[in-house]
Amino acid sequence: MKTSVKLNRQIRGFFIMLLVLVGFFSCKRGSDEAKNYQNIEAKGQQTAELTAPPFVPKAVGDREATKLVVNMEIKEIEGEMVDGVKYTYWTFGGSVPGSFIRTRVGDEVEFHLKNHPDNKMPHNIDLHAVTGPGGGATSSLVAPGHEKVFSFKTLNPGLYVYHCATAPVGMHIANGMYGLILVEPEGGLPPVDKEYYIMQGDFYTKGSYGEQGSQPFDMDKAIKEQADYVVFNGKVGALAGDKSLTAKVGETVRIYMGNGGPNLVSSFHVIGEIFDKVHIEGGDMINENVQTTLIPAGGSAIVEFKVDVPGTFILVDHSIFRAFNKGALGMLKVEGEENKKLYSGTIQDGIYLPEGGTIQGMPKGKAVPKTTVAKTVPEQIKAGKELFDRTCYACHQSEGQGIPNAFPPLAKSDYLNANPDRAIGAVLHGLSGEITVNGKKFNNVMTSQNLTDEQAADVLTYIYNSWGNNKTVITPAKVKAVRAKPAPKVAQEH
Ligand code: HEC
Ligand SMILES: [Cu+2]
Repeated sequence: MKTSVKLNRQIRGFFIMLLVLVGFFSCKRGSDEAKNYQNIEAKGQQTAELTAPPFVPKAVGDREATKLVVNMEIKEIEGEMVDGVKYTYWTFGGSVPGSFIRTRVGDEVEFHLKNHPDNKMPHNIDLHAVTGPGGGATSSLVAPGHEKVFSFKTLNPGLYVYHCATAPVGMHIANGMYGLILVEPEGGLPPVDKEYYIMQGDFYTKGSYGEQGSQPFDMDKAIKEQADYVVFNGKVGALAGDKSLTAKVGETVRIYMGNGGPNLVSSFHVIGEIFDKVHIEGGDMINENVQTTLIPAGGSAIVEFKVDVPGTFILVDHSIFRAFNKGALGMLKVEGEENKKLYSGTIQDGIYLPEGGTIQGMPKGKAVPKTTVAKTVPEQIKAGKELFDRTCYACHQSEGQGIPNAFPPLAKSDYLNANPDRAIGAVLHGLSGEITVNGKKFNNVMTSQNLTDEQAADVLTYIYNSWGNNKTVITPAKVKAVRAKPAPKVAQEH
């Protein structure tokens, strides 16, 4: 009897313990899920550091919630979409995308929106991080030469898009009026070695891709969603050449990636890397080991990866014509020791020519017959540079330096200087098979470039008259003569 009473007590005690424990954990989970940051007190006051892309302000770390003053100035400025193509951008802070704003959850943001007196348009701001009407837009419509102030409390951690929401909204966004605001969780995001800021955007111009001169916005194409340019950070080549992102082998890289649209979604991918982590849609959920992440218009993602091998890693929208034909291409240059265990490089280098080894060509478009007066050499060089910066630089690089083991240099190229006809042939017909340029072997494929005689002459004249080459001048007539000869057999190239 006595023992059974004792046992009963023990069992009861155990159950009570269990109930308390269950209660405790469910309580904790509950409060986590509905975490309420409304009551966090903002202490003191700071002025927010704002940065132009691809850079971000310093991390919030473990600072307490504060009153954060943001001074944002709207500027309408003329910029360059790609060499020789002028475009009037409307910007938050003078850059596309606009200045990066970095806050923590519980901050009270006092937002000062200033519209520069030289501007022509009224603007406002809708921040997706705001809980309130229009995300702030209803309180912030500001005419040129005026300032509007409103404030909001950051209630949800995450990476948010902001944009102008003044009618016609699509036009304001299409002109570059978007950016990112990061709301870090309590204690901040885990530290990484490198952080960068990128936003994709689609642009619509009266002329088609690369058409020279000042190009106004085209409403009709915007409505039809027929983008002429799809770019990272507001222009073609914003993240290429000496403006490439950089990292060292062994470092962790975090990219705050947004999509301003106005129309297109982005299939964001880094060639030769795998995202170790993706904060899906800029929220709390983390996916791991991701190849390509989808970023909606007006949305974002935070991607993180460690770089393990050196090389140039190409950032693209994997809707791939956008990358290679409309500008959605950036570069991350990683320096450091090679690691042959992780990546061997070419092990064998042989020739394989099934059924004639035909070179892929661009589909032949309708040739645009143009009757023009013959250009002077400086005119040829100028036109050639524009063409080069649009068409050839992606592989041969902006200073013709090429990429080791992949794309041969055009700068001081002995291969080029030795034989102009052969160079013309390469541009007209494409080139494949092993060649040796400045003592280094290349065995890759250059597609036929589908250029007119005049274009081929201009681009080659530019190349011959740049970067220490031998100043040969190539005339359209010379190109025509080479074109008339049959294309060389691929295997005879070297
Ligand atoms: C998609 C990448 C790519 C593009 C774009 C490209 N090339 Fe090339 N180019 C190559 C590759 C690869 C080779 C070497 C092919 C081989 O290994 O046989 C090459 C070789 C050459 C050569 C001969 C080698 C040398 O270094 O002198 C010339 C000249 C040349 N390209 C000019 C051009 C011009 C001009 C354009 C633009 C109109 C252009 N290329 C666009 C990839 C490209
Ligand atoms: Cu606007």
